[in-house]
Amino acid sequence: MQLLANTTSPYVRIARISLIEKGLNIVPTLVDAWADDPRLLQANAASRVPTLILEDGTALTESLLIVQWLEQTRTLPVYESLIGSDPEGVLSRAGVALGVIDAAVHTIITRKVTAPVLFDETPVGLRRRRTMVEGMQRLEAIAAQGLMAADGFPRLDAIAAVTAIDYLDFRFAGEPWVPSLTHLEAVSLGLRNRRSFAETMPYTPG
Ligand SMILES: N[C@@H](CCC(=O)N[C@@H](CS)C(=O)NCC(=O)O)C(=O)O
Repeated sequence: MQLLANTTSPYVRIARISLIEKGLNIVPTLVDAWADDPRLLQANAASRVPTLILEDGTALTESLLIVQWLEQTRTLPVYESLIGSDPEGVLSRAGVALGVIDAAVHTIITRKVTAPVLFDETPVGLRRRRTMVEGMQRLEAIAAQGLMAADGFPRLDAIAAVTAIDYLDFRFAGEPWVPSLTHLEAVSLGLRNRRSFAETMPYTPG
């Protein structure tokens, strides 16, 4: 199997954490999604990471579809479920985090396109920022109730929430609107003792 990936994308990180937690340790093949790498374009019409190429050549795209495939093919009792016994709660919380991730990625990409005009101050930019602030505050309240990775195993809600907070730290650290998120930071730090989280922290390649 081959995972076409980069080191910054939160979507890649969700897929990578899920793959590792399901026992698949695939060394990612790093590609530049924006440079139309031919390997990526051939496997994925959208030329986006993550793209997982299975042994038989089938390409799986979209982080959550990769999670769905893992969930369906690597099941209990051998592999833990990424959804767990409270599917409504987990998926509802994961949705909040995914909204934050979409808003954050949209902001970063559009900043590049509109520079030097700051996208952030446009009506859409402000909407995306509000999504990030509002979403993270809701996730912080959820973390304060001890609901994230409560039994020590990260389900999709914790995977997405930690991916969101670490991505915000990576991309927006020091910006005045970023809320203080002490409980979520603690969840993120706690999960970093797992290889899946530690090895997938975002970084800009040198
Ligand atoms: N919905 C997709 C989003 C994937 C995505 O947007 N990946 C970005 C990196 S963060 C990418 O490859 N962008 C290249 C492009 O949009 O052309 C998923 O969940 O996997």
